[in-house]
Amino acid sequence: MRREALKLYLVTDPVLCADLGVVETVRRAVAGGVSMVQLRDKQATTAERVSLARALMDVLKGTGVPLIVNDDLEAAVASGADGAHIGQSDGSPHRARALLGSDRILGLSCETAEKAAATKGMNLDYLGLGPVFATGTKADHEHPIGLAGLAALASATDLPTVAIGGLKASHVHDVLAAGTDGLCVVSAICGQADPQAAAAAFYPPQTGDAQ
Ligand code: TZP
Ligand code: MG
Repeated sequence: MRREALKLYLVTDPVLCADLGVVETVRRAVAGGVSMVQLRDKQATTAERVSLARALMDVLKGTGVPLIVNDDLEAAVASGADGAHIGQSDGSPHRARALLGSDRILGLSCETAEKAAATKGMNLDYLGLGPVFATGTKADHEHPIGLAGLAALASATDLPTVAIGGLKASHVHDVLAAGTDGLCVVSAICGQADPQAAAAAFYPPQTGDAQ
C-alpha cells in the first residue's frame, strides 16, 4: 500500500453516523480528502458487514481510496474489500494474512513500543498507534500514550504508521512530527454536520497551491 493512504484515515461509527448514514458520511468525507476508510461496526453480523462494505466500495470506486474492514476477515474477503484491520486480541496476524492472501492490506493496532517492535516478520502493511489521547469513542481503550509515546512507538517500527485516539485537525502537525504517516479519526468526522468540511480541515490548501 502507499504510505500516503494513511494521511487521513476515517474509521466509521454507525451510531455517530446515524443522521447521514455511514455511506453518505463516507462519500462526503472522501470528497473532503479522506485517504483511507475503515468499516468498523462491532454490533453487525458478517452478512451485514459484507453488504455495507459493498455499498462503500461503490462509493469509493474510482477514488483510489482503499476500504478496510475492522476485525472481520471473512467479511473483508467475501466483500472484496482492500484489506482488514485487527487488534491485539483479534487473533494471530499470521492467520489473518493467510486468510487475506498476499494482495490485501493488513493493519494491526499497537499500544506499546514493545508490541510495535514485535511486528517484524508479521507481514503487516501498517500499524495503528494509540490511543494518543483519551477518547469517548472507544469505551475500553488502553491508557493514552501522548505525543511523546507516539514518537517512541513510531520509531520502534519501519512500517507505515497511523495515529489514533482523540485526534482533531489541530493535531496534524504534532502527529506527523512524531514520525507517523497520518491520522486516523472517528468523531472528528463521523457525526459532524458537514463531513466534507470536517475532513478538509485536516489538510487545508496552502497559499499558492493550485486550485
Ligand atoms: N482505537 C483506539 S482509540 C479509537 C479506536 C477505534 C477511537 C478513536 O475515536 P476518536 O473519535 O477519533 O477519538
Ligand atoms: Mg479489534
